[in-house]
Formats: sequence, structure tokens, C-alpha cells
Amino acid sequence: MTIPRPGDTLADAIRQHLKFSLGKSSDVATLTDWRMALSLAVRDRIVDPWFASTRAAYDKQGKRVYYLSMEFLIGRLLEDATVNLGLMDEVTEFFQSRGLDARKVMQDEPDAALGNGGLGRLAACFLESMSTVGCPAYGYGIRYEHGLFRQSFDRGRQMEGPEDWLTEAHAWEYERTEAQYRIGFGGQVKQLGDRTVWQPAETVLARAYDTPMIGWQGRWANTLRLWSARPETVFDLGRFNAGDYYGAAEPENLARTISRVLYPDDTTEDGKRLRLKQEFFFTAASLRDILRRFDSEYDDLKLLPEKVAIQLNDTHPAIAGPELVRLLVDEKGMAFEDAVTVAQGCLGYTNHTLLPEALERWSVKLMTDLLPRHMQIIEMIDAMHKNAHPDRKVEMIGGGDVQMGPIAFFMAHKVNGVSALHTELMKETVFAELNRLHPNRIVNETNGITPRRWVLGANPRLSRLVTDAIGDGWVDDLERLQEIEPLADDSSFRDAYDAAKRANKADLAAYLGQRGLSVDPDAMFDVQIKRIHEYKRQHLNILQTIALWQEMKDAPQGNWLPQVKIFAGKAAPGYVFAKEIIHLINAVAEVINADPDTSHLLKVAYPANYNVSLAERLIPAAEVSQQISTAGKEASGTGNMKFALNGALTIGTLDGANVEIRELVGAENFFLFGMTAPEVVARREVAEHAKKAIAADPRLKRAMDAIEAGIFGERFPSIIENLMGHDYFCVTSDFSDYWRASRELEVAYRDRAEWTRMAILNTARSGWFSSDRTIRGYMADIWGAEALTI
Ligand code: NBG
Repeated sequence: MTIPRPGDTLADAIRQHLKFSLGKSSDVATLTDWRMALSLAVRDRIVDPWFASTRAAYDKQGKRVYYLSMEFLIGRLLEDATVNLGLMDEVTEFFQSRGLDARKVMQDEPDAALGNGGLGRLAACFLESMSTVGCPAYGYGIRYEHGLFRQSFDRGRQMEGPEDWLTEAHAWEYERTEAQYRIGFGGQVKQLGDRTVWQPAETVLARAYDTPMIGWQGRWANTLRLWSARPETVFDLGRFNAGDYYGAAEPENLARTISRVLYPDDTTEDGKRLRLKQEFFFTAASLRDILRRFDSEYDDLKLLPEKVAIQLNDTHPAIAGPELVRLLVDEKGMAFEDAVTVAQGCLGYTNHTLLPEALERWSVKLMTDLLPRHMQIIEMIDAMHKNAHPDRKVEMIGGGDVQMGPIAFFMAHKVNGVSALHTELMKETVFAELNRLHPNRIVNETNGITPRRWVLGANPRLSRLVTDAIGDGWVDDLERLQEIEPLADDSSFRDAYDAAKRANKADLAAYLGQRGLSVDPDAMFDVQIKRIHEYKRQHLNILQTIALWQEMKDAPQGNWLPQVKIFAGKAAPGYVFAKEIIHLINAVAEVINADPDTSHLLKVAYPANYNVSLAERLIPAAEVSQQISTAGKEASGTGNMKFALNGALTIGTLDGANVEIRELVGAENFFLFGMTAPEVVARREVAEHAKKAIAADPRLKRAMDAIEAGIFGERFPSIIENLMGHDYFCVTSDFSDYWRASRELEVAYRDRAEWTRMAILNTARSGWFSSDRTIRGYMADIWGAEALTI
């Protein structure tokens, strides 16, 4: 398909692809045609560095890293690749000369939402950083036909529709018909002499699709390999000939189900059997692929830990431990204990949440039914552990369930948390006992974000300003942003920084305007965007918004600070309470936005269908970053880092990576409020703590009364009852201090020069949050991998 010849300019290549790959002439080409032609032309330029990287990894015989993740929330790839190859100016010029806007062309690309939230986006940032720092790596996951659902609102309520990124032409992937593995489920375990053989009852094929991931300046490229499920027999001709047309397609449908949809739920278990099948499907295919690559280079399996690092992104691929042991014992003839040691040497496990419901458990019955040989191996691993630690107070099989957290922990040589606080809490809570038995296994790797996408791509105005000031070396050495710190006191730099923010806000205002909400770009833009979850406390934010509105209405002539409260995010379809919160925010927005007394002072925006692309619009325009989770609940957060880098000031609790953000940007440039994690635990013990908090704060009481009185249409009884009842997430107890911090923030905002100075300091001091730093940490502390160059 690749027609362009070496030496062709990018413009030639785009034209050639339009003509020969897409069969269109430029006078009838649609936006999608141009986008495809551009994508193919850019993709061509990735192939050589990609081949060179693969070759270098073979030649070096170093360690390869395999990142196993159920989710890769990659979003659009075209802009990333264009930015990283330094082609942006050429592309802009090319389309300008045709009267087209390059950004519009790029925005035509569907947003690949193969993830739910933070965990999936982190995996995508890691892929980009691994390529930038030259860490030889593969990402392994599932090629879902339907990513995360598309969100819309019907009278304020969330509606879910299928996301169909794959129904449009997809420019980036290469199908690998030769990389295909048979994956089994169910059946029996037989003993043939001294060999144990698993004979599955059902098998599907896992077929690989490769997407090259190019690093900054095209220095290195790794592969994202996603597995698609296919039937062994595509089609039952016998049934078709007998007139059973539906039945004839059944085998295909059944197999395909496995890679059909991403589970839209990141904390609760649903559709258990299918979910476990998905997990085993991609983990088993990935391990077979890893062993095949290893076998082609080495013949001593004991070398495996020297050559292979496998990172488990949460417990979703935790079956990798038992499966690797099975492959080594049953198929390669290794002794069981040796196999466990070899597997441990390869495996690392990242924990992403302390919420107990998210540590996966499978009933013994389901596990035995679906993966009978693995169940036996898990029992053997558990027995081995018990033998070594007879006094242990932890179980891998308990309460009728197989516990994937402890299995992942034991089968990994390193277990990491994702922020300093989270890692400490892990040691004290979920993994306290395992940490006692295996001290030094837990390490911390605070999350990070790729500056190529989240600053350079998403915020070209800020990027230009920084580059003009300090050169472009900051893009892959983000701590160099510190060099702009002295400029915080330079009024002309401050004006330019302010002007960039103002222009970003105007862009966002135009975007919201197209969606029917007019907002004033000079108002303060206050943003809370993330999954909707009780612990993230979007309801705390909306309660405070109601209270503010009530006070504004009391005195509309008061000296109020005009502001726009922006929310975005999806709730898991089965998460009723979170969906009520969405409904409440939309209901409040409808009333407040239509209020003639206050509409010049306060607006509430909730653009639908939050995804990576929408985040790229919202973050550069934000001035206030809402990071208000109940302390102890947000493992890290990564949005918080994106905001700080883009010059939004955080109002937040001492939770997750907020703690480290505050340390780095300085307490005076951060609006702290709320209880600490131990205070939250203590507060829950206070009898009727919610009732007491409500009684003590008339503003809170009045806001809740307004909801109950039906001012916002419905009365939202489940939310009110929750808040007046056990209020597990301590919304009521944190309300007063949140109100205080919000007002202090408004005072600070009125002093433009001072506010901008603080924003600049946030940008200047957040360079540590580059995912390049995080990846180097994993390489040194967990993987023992070395960076390579081509
Ligand atoms: C999320 C946490 C976030 C964290 C990301 C990435 C899951 C299960 N966890 O706080 O809630 O930033 O993981 O580590 O998605």
C-alpha cells in the first residue's frame, strides 16, 4: 500500500496516499480522506525507526519489558506521532495551502477509548515514554471492538451508547496473521505418566495487531500488540446449508465476544465469567508470544528473568503468575519450585487502588470450571507459601474465592504503589501482612504523564512561550522547566503567559458555545474532570456551587468573582449513585445557568462524553484544578499533574499525588483543605458525624435543603439520605473547610499578577511529573532494563 518513495516530501507522500491508497482526487477528498492520507504518510515515517529499534533490541540482547494491561487509553495517535516526528509545521503549512485547518484534520480521528480512566491513560503515557527514553518494550492488551461507551445526556441523565472507533478506517495498526495462538478454556486435567496435561474444552484464537509507538524526535519506537479473538472454525457450513443461518455464525460470535467490549467498570466486578476469560485470553497469548521470542534467542529458560520483565498493570493480568508456572512446568518440564522462582524473577505488579472492591476475587468454582489446571497450580503456590510462612495471616484462597491481590503480590519480585502516600497506605492496609512477610518487596513509583501529549500537543501556546524563553530541551527533560521560574517575576513574561491562558480559555468558550452554553472567557475557569465516583466527591463540588449560588442570589450586587464550574466524566453504567451525581450536577446546571440574577456571575458546564481528546481541550484552559477526593482514597491521580503543568492552581486534599504536587510547587501555591487520611478514619468513628457536620454549617444545610425542596426538579433522595446518614466519604465533614479554601482562592484570583506568578511556579516546578522520570524509576528499581539507542 505504501507508494511514496524515499526522499519524497511529506506533502508528496500525503498526495500519493490520497491518490493511490485512498483512490481520491484532491477536489473531492473529504476530511476523513485527508486525515487517512496524512496518517498513512506519517505512519510511513515511523516504520524505519521502528525496524531499527527492533533490530537494536535483538542485537543488544538486553532485557525487554512487557507491559500487560487490560486498558490502553491511547486517544488519538495522529497528533502524537506528528509532534514526535517534528512534522507539525510541515503539516500545518500543507493544509493551510489547501484552505484546511490541520488541527481539524487531526480531530477527525476517532478517539481510541480502550480504557476507563487513570490506569488506562497511565499505560498510554508509559508506552510513549518507554519509546522516548529508549526502553525496549511491548505493550500487550486487548483489541476491543468497542471501547468505553459513548456518553450522552437525556434530561440530565447519563445515557450509554456503543463506542465504535473501529468502524471507521484505522490507519495505525498492522494485522499479523502469523502471530496467532490457540487459547483454551475449561475441560480437564489429565495425568499422562509423570506429565500433567490440560485438555481444554473450548479454544479460541488470539490474533495480533501491532501499532508502532514512536518516541520523541523519532529516537526509538516500540510496539503495542493488541489481541483480537477469533473462532477456530469461522463458519459452520453444515448448519448454513440446513437453513440455520444464525446458528452457522454462532462459533464466530461466541469467540468474538471475548474481544468485543471493554468493561466499563473500573472498580466493581460484573459479567464475571466473561471478564475472567478476557483476562486469561490476553495474558496467555502475551506469555506465549514472550516465550516464543525468548526461545528464538536463547535456550536456557533460567535466563528468563535476565531477559524478560513483565509488568502486571493491576491484578487484571495476575493470572500470568500461575500461567507462566504452568507453561514452564507442564510444557517445558521445569521443576515446580524452580518455575515459581523464575516467574517471580520476571514479574512485577502495580497496585492502583486501595478500594477493597477492586482487588479481584474469583470464586473457586468459576476458576476450577474455566481454568482447572490453574486452580491446581494456585493451590500449589498457596501451599508453598504457607509452608514457608506457617504463621501467615493471609490467604490466596479464602472464603470460597481465589484472591488475585495476594497471588499477584507473591508472584512478583517487586510490588509498587503509584504515589508516595498510596505506597505507604498499601503497606499499612491491604498488603500489611504480605509486607511483613516480604519486606522490601513494596516500592514506590509515583505516576507521571507524557509532556509531549499533555503540554506540547495539547497546549501549543504555552509550549511556544516556554521554548522562546529557554529553548526546546525541556520536552524530554521536563525538570528544565525550572528555568522559567525566575520569569515569574518578569511582568512581560507574566503577560504573555496570561495571554496564552486567555486564548486557551477563549477556545474552550467557543467550544462550549457551539454546544449551547455561552460562558465569559474572562470568568475564572474551574474544572473537575475524571471518572464520577463517590470518593472523588463531585457532589462536594456541586454542593459548594449551590451554596455559592444561594449567596450570590441573596446579594446579586455583591462583589462576586465571575466563574465557570466545569465538570466532565463518565459513571460506570451499573453505578447507580454515581449516575445520580451526574443527574444532580446537570439539574443544578440547568437552574443556575437560566437564572437571570446570577448568570453573569456563575455558570455550570458539563460537556458530555469525556475522553482523552476532551481532556486535551479542557486542561490547557483551566485555571483551577479540583482534586478533592476523600484523603486516603485516590491512589495517585494523573489529571492533577496535567493541570499543574498547564498552570492551573490546585484546590485539593492531602491525597494521592496531591501531596507530592504540593511539596514541589510550594504550599503557598496550592489551596489545601480537608481532613488527612488518619483524620478521616477517626471521623468515621464519631457517632452521627454527618448530622453534626450539617448542623454546624448553615451553608451546607441550606444547600441540602434546596435539593430536598425540589429546587432542582427532582429531590435526589438517595444523595441526601447518603449524606445525612453514614456519609462514608465525609463530604459533610470536609464541606466547611472546602468553602473556606474556595473563597481564599477567589481572593487570590483577583490579584492577576500574583495569580499568574503562582500559575507560572506551578508549571516551572511540576517537571518531575514527566512519565519519563517514572519510566526511568521502573527501569532502575523493578525491571533492571537498560535504555538503548538506534
Ligand atoms: C487509578 C487510580 C488513580 C491513579 C490511576 C493510575 C484505577 C483502578 N486506579 O488514582 O484511581 O492515578 O489508577 O495509577 O483505575
